[in-house]
Amino acid sequence: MYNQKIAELFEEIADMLAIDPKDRKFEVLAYRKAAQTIEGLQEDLADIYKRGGTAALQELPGIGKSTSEHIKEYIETGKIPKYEELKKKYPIDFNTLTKIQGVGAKRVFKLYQVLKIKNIEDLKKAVEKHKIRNIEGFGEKSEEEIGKGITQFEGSKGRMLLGMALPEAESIAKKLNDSGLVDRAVIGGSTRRMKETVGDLDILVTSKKAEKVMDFFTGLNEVERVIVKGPTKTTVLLKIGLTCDVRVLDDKSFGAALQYFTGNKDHNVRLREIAIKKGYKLNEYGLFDRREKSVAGRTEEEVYKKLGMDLMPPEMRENRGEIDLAIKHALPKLIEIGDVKGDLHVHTNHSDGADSLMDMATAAKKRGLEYIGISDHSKSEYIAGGMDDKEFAKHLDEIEKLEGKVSGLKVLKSAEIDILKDGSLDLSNKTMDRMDYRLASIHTSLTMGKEEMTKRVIKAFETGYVSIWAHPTDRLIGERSPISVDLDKVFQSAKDNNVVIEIDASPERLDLNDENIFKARQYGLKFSIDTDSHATSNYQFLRYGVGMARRGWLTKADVVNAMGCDKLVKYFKR
Ligand code: DGT
Ligand code: CA
Ligand code: CA
Ligand code: ZN
Repeated sequence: MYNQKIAELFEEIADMLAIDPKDRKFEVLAYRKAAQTIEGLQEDLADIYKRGGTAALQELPGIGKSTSEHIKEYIETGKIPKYEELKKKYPIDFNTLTKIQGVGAKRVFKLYQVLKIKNIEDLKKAVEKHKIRNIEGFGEKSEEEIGKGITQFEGSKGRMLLGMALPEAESIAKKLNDSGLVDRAVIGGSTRRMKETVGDLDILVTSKKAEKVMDFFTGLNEVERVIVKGPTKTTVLLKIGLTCDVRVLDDKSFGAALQYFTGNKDHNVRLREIAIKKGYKLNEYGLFDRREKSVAGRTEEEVYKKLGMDLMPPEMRENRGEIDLAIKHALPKLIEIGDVKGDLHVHTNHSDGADSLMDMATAAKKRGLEYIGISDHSKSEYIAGGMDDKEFAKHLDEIEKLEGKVSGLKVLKSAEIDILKDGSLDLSNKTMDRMDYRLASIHTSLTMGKEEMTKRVIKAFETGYVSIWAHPTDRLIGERSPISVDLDKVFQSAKDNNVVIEIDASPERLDLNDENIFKARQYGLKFSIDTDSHATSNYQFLRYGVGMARRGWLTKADVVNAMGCDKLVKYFKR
């Protein structure tokens, strides 16, 4: 996906042109407009270009002759010469600097001319040394405003994908646990709830050496900068751009604190109301009776128990009805990662995967899977090396030849077949008949209107050839919005046509998301949790998909790839 990158480059070109001594207002405007169009675009520029060249690009609003040329240059060479040229003249991090309150392109240039400020670090130092106030046109007030702007910018760097945040949190918690300074270090917050994106990391520690723990923590090489440091709470900015809170707690209030700092907030608020009704007070230090005597706090379980509830998994704590179920002792037994026996969405180097059939099979076996389904792309995905019927015939032969080569692993024949614009499928029935099951997904014409899109998907389901609807809404978290489709109608059709709904576990997709899983479950649909692996390392994404499934309250019985292989193959044959 080039869109985001190209939009950023255009913004930067505009910034650099804006400070050019010559008046280039119209050019500046043209680049900004182009950037805006591209940012809101759902289709990949590369797809548009491949389809119709620069002429097709110029049909987009705000894209003209020169901007379309630049897009072409970038797609073909990875560079825009005009940008490189300007960048030589102005070696400044415009993108970041202009995001700071009180700093526009003109000021960035002035700061560079007078103080050689190139990036946010330079700017921060200049503010601290009170050098800004002496620049003509700035003054003390501007300096203050910029200082505040920097703090604000750093605090709001946005949310990060769970797939990046969780491994980072685990690595920090492990270092704390291995330090010899703590009794335990555990992850709380949205990371523990497996939320698709994370605002900051929350790590809870019990230790008798609080100050030493904080010294150790702030000294970790993951840490960019300390924001606040104290013996009970320390906050740092991590190099990956996320802040991280570490709290040191008393053993006797650890459970209450873990409960509180796991949240979410709405769940906590509801819990506290229930506590009050029972004559208690609940906070991060424990559950207290009217005489301020602690009645629970050492473990989460005892806190919930005293409130008349069963302990619920962190993924459920979103105040979506879980508290009532916990009171009725009717919580579902959620699916666990160990329940998943196979992966039904796997790519190889026969289309856009990085690794061979054999490597993908061997790696799956190593991960403890009992079966995988190879689901390479169909011909419309030519950029991704999609195969036509003839190529599929050979490809399917090769999968068959794999039989018995990796002991204990079954390899199923499948494909990720494009749902074309008119709802037809991208391969012949004869080819599809050879497969154990078939994934179908949408990769093109993503911006289609809701009604047309709904018809398109339902028509595909009605062919009778769709076993699994893969990455249903096509969103890319923080990058591309979901397709516009009437999920109620589509879910009903999936039910009528025995279509399984995928939970694509790759961290930038997580599609379906938790809320839509919740909805689909109400239609009695079955799910398949798949990694959409494009390399052997991608099998590790499974846990994010399982996290999503748990956030949607799924049990083992809801998930088809929790079945054994023979049973599953029969299931798809129905
Ligand atoms: P995030 O960081 O935005 O991804 O989401 P969380 O859920 O990790 O939120 P965070 O880090 O602000 O706070 C951690 C937990 O602390 C949160 O899940 C619930 C609890 N918490 C935070 N603020 C409040 C509050 O105002 N009231 C209550 N009852 N709990 C709160
Ligand atoms: Ca958090
Ligand atoms: Ca926090
Ligand atoms: Zn796909």
